Amino acid sequence: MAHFEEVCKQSDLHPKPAGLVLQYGTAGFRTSANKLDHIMFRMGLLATLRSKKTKATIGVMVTASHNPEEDNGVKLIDPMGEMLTSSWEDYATQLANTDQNELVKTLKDIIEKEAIDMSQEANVYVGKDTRSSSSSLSQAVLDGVKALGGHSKDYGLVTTPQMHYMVCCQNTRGKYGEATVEGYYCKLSQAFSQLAKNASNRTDDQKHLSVDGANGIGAIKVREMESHLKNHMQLSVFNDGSRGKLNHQCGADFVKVQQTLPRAGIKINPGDRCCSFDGDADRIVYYYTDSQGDFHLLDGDKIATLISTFLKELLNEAGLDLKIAVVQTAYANGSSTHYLENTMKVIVKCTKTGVKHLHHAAQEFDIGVYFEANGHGTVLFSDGAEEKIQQLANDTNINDERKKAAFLLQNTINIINQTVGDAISDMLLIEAILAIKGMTVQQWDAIYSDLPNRQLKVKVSDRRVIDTTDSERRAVTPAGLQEAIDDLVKKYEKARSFVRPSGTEDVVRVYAEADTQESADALAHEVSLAVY
Ligand code: NG1
Ligand code: ZN
Repeated sequence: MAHFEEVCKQSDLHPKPAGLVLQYGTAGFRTSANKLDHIMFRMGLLATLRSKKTKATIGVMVTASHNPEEDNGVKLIDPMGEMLTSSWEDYATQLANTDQNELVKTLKDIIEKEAIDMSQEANVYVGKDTRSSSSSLSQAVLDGVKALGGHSKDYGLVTTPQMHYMVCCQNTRGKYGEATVEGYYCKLSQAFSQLAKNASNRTDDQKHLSVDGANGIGAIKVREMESHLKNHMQLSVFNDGSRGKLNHQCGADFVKVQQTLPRAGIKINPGDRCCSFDGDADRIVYYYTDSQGDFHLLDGDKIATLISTFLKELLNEAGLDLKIAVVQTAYANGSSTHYLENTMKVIVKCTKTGVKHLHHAAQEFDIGVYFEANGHGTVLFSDGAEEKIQQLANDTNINDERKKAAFLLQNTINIINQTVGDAISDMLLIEAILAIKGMTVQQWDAIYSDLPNRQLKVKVSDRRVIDTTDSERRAVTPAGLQEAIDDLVKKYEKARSFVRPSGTEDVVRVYAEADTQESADALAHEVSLAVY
């Protein structure tokens, strides 16, 4: 019982502001940093319970990703490095909103409902991004773990995907890799150098990449990674946090939504291959400018296409019959879906927005490539697929072509962070593919042409009045809204539009695409008026 007394005592040091109600959403809790101290302490408590329940190490990451520097947030990571299971999201919300004097009762309710053995040991890994608020907030998480008698390990400054990786490594007893940042760099850089061996005569230009670190943790970590890559890659890191503000006019979200170069801190020449990370380095987008100065974006859809093409070719060469699929959301550009289904002839699945939905859908296939258009994504290999690839790589009776394909597949598995989208890991995979295929960023871009599109945000009094179906592609409420959108869409060529309430901001998002940018802009504007 001593723990509950300690929880009471400690929770007084992390008081809940009166009347504040927050919900554990698709990205965990996310709001202004000054409202989050009690949430962090309580998530330390919840992570401890989750660890006791699963008899495994649980992760807690303090970050608000691409949100402004003033915000912060927290996410729990389940034993295999995946997002917290949905049924526990409700416990997170209950714990967050319960009054100070009801906290122990709420904890006891969860313990009883889940039949948690409180004598079980608990282990929690904690990491944080570079926000100025992150240090004290991650300390509050550690306080919560300690109050309930759990053990914690503070990884300090890490990217979100590094945190997911550590948790998975720990719980698979090293099978996935070593649960250290150094172990992460070693695994990925070794795989990269193996893959790079298969790229002939790379010039310095081909090895060079400009990276916009969004003034966040990704800038620090990609430099650490570079020192492990020896002379295989030459990075110019912009927006490394030395001057600019986190995510301000830079980073993957800015580049994707504004469809323009980072406005701050980057100097590049026409044709240079560039990429932007987001604030916690789980998203990446690529881009370049042409000789006319026009901007070309290669977003999550183009990344999924490049990776799935590469994998499909390797499977053919290896003679392996494995089912590969690409998982997208409603935000995927119509051209990408058309290309994947009709030219590449791979299975394409559409899910609701939010990584956990894509991740689960991708698990249904031998190889599931999932990417949100905003650049968050990874590739999942089923145990069976990994075994078949392993067996083939060890088979001494196959020809050289099959052997090479199996070797490349093996190292592709090792370079990928299968726990979650990872900007650094995705960057290395993309660079390896371009190098092996001898492809320029312009040739990659030319695989298909994006339909012009526009994303807008609309502030409404209550975004929850909009309910959607068909993977969020159609609105069922309020009455008449979908019919109004359908009528607007009919006015334009190759047009598509949908609206959905954001899970991370108090806005309704509007998406439109059409044959010209003017039409996409006009359609998005008209649909946003219909939302009011
Ligand atoms: P919301 O705010 O629900 O649209 C955004 C992204 C998601 C996902 C989450 C979590 C878009 C349109 N939406 O969600 O894809 O990344 O943030 O960070 O990019
Ligand atoms: Zn992020």
